[in-house]
Amino acid sequence: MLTIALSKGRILDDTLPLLAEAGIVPIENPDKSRKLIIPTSQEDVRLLIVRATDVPTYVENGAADLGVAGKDVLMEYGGQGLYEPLDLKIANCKLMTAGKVGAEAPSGRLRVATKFVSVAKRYYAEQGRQVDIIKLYGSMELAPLVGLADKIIDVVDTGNTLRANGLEPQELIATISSRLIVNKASMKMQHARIQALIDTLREAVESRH
Ligand code: PRT
Ligand code: MG
Repeated sequence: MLTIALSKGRILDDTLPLLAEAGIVPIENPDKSRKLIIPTSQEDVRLLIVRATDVPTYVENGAADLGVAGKDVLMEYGGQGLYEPLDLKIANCKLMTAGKVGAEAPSGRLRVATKFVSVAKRYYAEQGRQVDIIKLYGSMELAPLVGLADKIIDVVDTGNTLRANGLEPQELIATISSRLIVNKASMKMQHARIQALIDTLREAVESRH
């Protein structure tokens, strides 16, 4: 059995067409189904539906052999426990700092609200800037508006969400796309099969770019 971990939403939507080119089609629509384990047209391949931030955990621990995760999620997850053999070039966005339009620099330490705490610590440490990081789980855009933080770090696509809240994108931390990730033991034990899938997916990605 090959188990592939995916999150609902844009990653699922953009990954299914790539998997279809490898002949892997879910038996039911994962966006509509309440099932968390979805069989596919290949009886020895199944999909696991998990939260985007949980995909690396499932794959590193071998509960899934493969997964698809945003580079932002992988940067935050860290560790050397996974192979990352292929950039799927889907769910593209940018990891950025953002703040209120026209705001002055704070007199004290900069306060940065984000769900990307590790990334934020690394980013400011590399610049030798001392900051206070405030961990949030969502709706980061609110923090500067109500005085919880001076800046946020979040992923930005169109920038519409920032603009709608009077914020502007500022520093680019990383350009983000989603990656295929593979459990290290699975890569050894099922090498031919997983390598064949990687090769097919690579061709599918390249034919689109
Ligand atoms: O939603 P949930 O809390 O379950 O988890 P998640 O937000 O991590 O998952 P999901 O499915 O929303 O995102 C999965 C992956 O898609 C992320 O890890 C990114 O790699 C990638 N991605 C690409 C994005 C976006 N584009 C994006 N725009 N993830 C989130 N957004 C958010 C953005 O933060 C903003 O709040 O969507 C909102 C709209 O963006 P704008 O800039 O177009 O307004
Ligand atoms: Mg989301």
